Amino acid sequence: MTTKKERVFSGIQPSGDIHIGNYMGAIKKWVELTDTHECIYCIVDDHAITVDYDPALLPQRTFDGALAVMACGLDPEKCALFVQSHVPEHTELTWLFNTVTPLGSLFRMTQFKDKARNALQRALNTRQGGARKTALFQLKNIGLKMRDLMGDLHADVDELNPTSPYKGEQELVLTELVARLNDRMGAVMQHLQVGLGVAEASVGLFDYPVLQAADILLYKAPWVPVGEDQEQHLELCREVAERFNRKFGDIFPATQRIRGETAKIIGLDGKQKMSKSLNNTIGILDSYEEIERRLKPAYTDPRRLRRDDPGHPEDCNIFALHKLFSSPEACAEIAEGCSQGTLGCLECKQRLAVSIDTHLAPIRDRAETLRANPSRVIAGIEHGREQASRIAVETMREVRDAMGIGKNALAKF
Ligand code: AQP
Repeated sequence: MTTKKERVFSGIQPSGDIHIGNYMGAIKKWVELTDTHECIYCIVDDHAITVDYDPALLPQRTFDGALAVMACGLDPEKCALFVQSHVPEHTELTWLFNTVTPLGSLFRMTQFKDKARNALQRALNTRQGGARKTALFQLKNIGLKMRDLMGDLHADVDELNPTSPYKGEQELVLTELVARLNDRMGAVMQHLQVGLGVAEASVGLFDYPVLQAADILLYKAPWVPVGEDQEQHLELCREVAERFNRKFGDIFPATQRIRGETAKIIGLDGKQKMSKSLNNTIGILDSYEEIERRLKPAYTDPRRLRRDDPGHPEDCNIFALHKLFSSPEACAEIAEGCSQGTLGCLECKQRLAVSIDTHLAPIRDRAETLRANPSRVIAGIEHGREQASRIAVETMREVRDAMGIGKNALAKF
C-alpha cells in the first residue's frame, strides 16, 4: 500500500537576485521536502508587479529565478516548478477571495506598511514633477493631522495638571505625560511614514496577501515552507479559508508554516530583513570577490570602536551569519576572539566570506551549467505548469460551483 504524500506549496518573487536570506529561510527547505512531500513551487511574477518594476527586465528575472532555485538543488522531475502567470487560475481565485476578505484584516498587514513606507521614500526622491507634487500634497495633509495630535497633547497637559504642589504627585503626572507623549509621537510617526506611502501604493500591493492565499489554497496545500516574515500572511490565508468555508462549504484546509533553516536573516545594514529590494543582501550566485566586497562595509557590534575593544558576538549580525555558515568549532573560536578583543572585525568578515563562499560554490557551478542549457529550465517550468494546471482547473470548478458562478451554474436552464 502506498500512502499519499502531503502537499506543500511555496513561491518566490522574481524581484531581484535571490539571496542567502531566501535560501536559508525557505529554498533549502523546499529542496529537502521534495523527498517526503508532493511539492508545488512557483516563481510568483504576479506578485513582483505589485511594486514599480521594469517590464523589459521581468522575463530575464523570472527565468533567472527558476534557474536559481534549480541551481539550489530543486529537481523539476521531483516537484512542480512553474511560473505563476502561466496558470491564470491564481488571479481568478484572488478576485473571488477578495469578496470574503475583510478590509480591516488587510490593513493590519505589516509588510504592506513597510513596502508603502519605502514607496514614500521613493516618491519624495523622484525627479518627476507630478509624482512629487502628489507626494507634497499628501505631506501637507499629514501636517494637518500632526497639528491635531499636538492639540491632543496640549489637552493632556491641561487635564493632568503638572503644577501640583506635591512632589510625588508631580512625578506621577510627569511619568504619565511622557507615556502619552510617546504614544502620540508614535502615532505621528506612523502617519508620517505610512500615510503618504499608502496613498502612493497600488491596490495590487494592498491585495498581495489575498493573492498569496489564492496561490496556496488553489492547491489545497496544508503546508507552506516560508520564512518567519510570512507568518502574518499565513494567518490571513487561514482566515480567508475559514470565511470561505463557512459561507460556501468545506473546500479549503487550514494552512501551517514549515520553518526553514533559520527564522529571519537580517540584512548587511544590520537593521532590516535581508531583502532583494533593499540592497542589503549577499546573492546566492555572488562570486567570492563580490561576497567579500559586500561584507566589508556591513554593520557590526556598534559598541566595538577599536580593534582591541571586547566585542559582543551575540549582538553582531556578522556573528549571526557565522552561526549559519561556519562550523560550530569555528563559531566558538570566533566568539572567544571577538569577546576578548583579539579577533578584529575585518578578519572576522574575511573568515565569513570564505565560509559563505564554500556553501555557495556548488550552487554557482550548477547555475553555470544551467545557463549554458536554458532549454532545461524552460522544459522544467513547462512540465511544472502542466502538473499545476491540472489541480488548479479542478479546484476552480469546485469553487465556481460552490459560489454559483461560471458556465456550470446555468447548465440547468
Ligand atoms: N531575510 C530573510 N530571512 C529569512 N527568510 C526570508 N525570505 C525572504 N527574506 C528572508 C523568505 O524567502 C522566501 C521568498 O521570498 P519572496 O521573494 O517571495 O518575498 P520576500 O519575503 O518579500 O523576499 P525579499 O527578498 O524581501 O523580496 P522583496 O525585496 O522583493 O520584497 C519567502 O518564504 C520568505 O519568507
